[in-house]
Amino acid sequence: MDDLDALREDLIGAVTRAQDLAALDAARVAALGKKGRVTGLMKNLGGLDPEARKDRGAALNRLKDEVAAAVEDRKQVLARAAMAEKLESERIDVTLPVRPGPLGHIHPISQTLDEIIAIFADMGFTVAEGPDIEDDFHNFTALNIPPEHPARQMHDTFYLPDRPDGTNMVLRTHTSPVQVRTMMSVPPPIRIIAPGRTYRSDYDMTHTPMFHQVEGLVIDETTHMGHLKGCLIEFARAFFDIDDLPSRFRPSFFPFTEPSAEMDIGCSRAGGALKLGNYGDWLEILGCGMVHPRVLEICGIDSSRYQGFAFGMGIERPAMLKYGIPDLRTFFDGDLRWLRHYGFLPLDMPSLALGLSR
Ligand code: 2U9
Repeated sequence: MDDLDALREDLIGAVTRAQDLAALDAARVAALGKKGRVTGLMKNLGGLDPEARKDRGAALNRLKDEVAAAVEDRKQVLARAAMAEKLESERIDVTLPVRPGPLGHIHPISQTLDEIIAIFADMGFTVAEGPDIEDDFHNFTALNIPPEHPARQMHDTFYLPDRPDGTNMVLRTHTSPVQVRTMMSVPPPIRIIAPGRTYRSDYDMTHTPMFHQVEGLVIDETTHMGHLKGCLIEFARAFFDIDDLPSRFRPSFFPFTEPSAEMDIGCSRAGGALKLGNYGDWLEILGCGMVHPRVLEICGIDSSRYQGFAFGMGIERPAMLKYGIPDLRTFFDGDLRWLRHYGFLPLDMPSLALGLSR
């Protein structure tokens, strides 16, 4: 074994034993760096005669290449090991459920809205939204409620301060202006629900100045009162989770629908406790009707070709009924202990497949 064989074993041994990139670089510098052992031997070539210099030079160049190749190999091995270690230490099991963290609770009103949306979404409705501050046209006039109409007083409207042109914006008294805006911007067929906040100047045991509604609108060429009834009966049974929940439709009046009706569902009030089901008594839950042809025309829809139904309901009362919340005003007290008691877990999203509420 000549002196270069021993040196090769030494240098490549040091490279192969390096346990990390820093140690590997130190081994490389010790062999091939400016003051490295191979470099040192190269510097001595000048003292040899030409023939010997040629052989020795070639042998040193081979050694240099072998050490460089060993460094490269070792670098790959160390990089692979480092990556494997990183992957192992960062391994996550994506099938594990989320840890229940401090995510807070979903307010019963939000939960109820989400449940109602899930039911109507399943029937093919989409959700439409609009501004809480409306003008007189979208909140009243387009809905066949002209100025001085008594229905404007019935709504206990909040008016905003006078505008330069003498008109006043209002806090919407129902979500109906959302349907008006949809009819004026989207051609039929239309199938939407409009959930959201509404405002009326009324405050007592059973009224708060801000409350929530969901309204619905279906417009096409063939929809009739039978579709209205089927849709709303199906909704009530799904929402209250009672398959044989009885229902009835009583004639009523709204300026924006003709004919108009109110829907009742079966209940019992025996012993002062309200219970839903086939017990012979009735509870009103919503208003509905076929959209008035005048409303269709004001909104730019040809009433000789199109027709459809609309409905509207408050959210607070069904939420109280379904979740046994006795006092309306506690919805808006902002009491965290109340929310922890009546609230819902954020990850339990209502869905018809997994259950509306768990
Ligand atoms: C358009 C056309 C028709 C929406 C409707 C009702 C009947 C109704 C009340 C229920 C309880 C409001 O919260 S409440 O006081 N609503 O009875 N709402 S039909 O009809 C519309 C809406 C928009 C363009």
